[in-house]
Amino acid sequence: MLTLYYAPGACSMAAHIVLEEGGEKYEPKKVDLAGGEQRTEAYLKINPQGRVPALKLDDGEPIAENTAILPYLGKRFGLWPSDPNPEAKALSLIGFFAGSVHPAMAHVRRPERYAPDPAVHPIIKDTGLKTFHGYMKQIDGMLAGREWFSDRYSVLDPYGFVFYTWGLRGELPMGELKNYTAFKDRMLKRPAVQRVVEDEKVKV
Ligand SMILES: N[C@@H](CCC(=O)N[C@@H](CS)C(=O)NCC(=O)O)C(=O)O
Repeated sequence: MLTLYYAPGACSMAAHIVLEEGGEKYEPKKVDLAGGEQRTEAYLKINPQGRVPALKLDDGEPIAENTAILPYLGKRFGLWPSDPNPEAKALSLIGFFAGSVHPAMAHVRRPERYAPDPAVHPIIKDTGLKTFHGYMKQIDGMLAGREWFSDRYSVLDPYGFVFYTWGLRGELPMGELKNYTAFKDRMLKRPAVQRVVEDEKVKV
């Protein structure tokens, strides 16, 4: 059985939704990020980076990083494009989400990672939020005339959904992004998404 280490409202929500969509029994384990559980010796054995998500596979081996976890789950549950071209596009989008969009918000939430001096944190946060907003607009453009990020529903969609909720939490005018907002509404119609939003108490 798979075990998911996750935290409410974090990027691990993408894998959480995919596991709910998958229909297989799995063990969800909540990690207390505010309490620093991710830095305990026990958790660092699961993910030496001290982050969620982490996924323990059936053989007990843990894997970390959304870029690995989401394609793995997608292949397991038929939520991953199998042809080479759409697969390359999916990997490209996951790379953009994990390598650019997520770190922009990390500047807002964890400015101490980027500079030890609290005096400069406001500018780091402000720049991070502006960069993140730019990415939100870019994603809105990607969704023009499309129902999902790929040709059909895939693991890319729960990952894209996470960033919409982060935009709301950052008080960005997400409602102005018509395509992204319509996508968020489509996501919210899915029972698996509703269950996770309820479990993680995400405001959306
Ligand atoms: N590159 C990692 C980033 C994971 C990550 O930064 N997770 C955040 C939550 S969204 C976390 O665990 N933060 C805890 C901390 O920074 O202490 C991935 O995409 O899986």
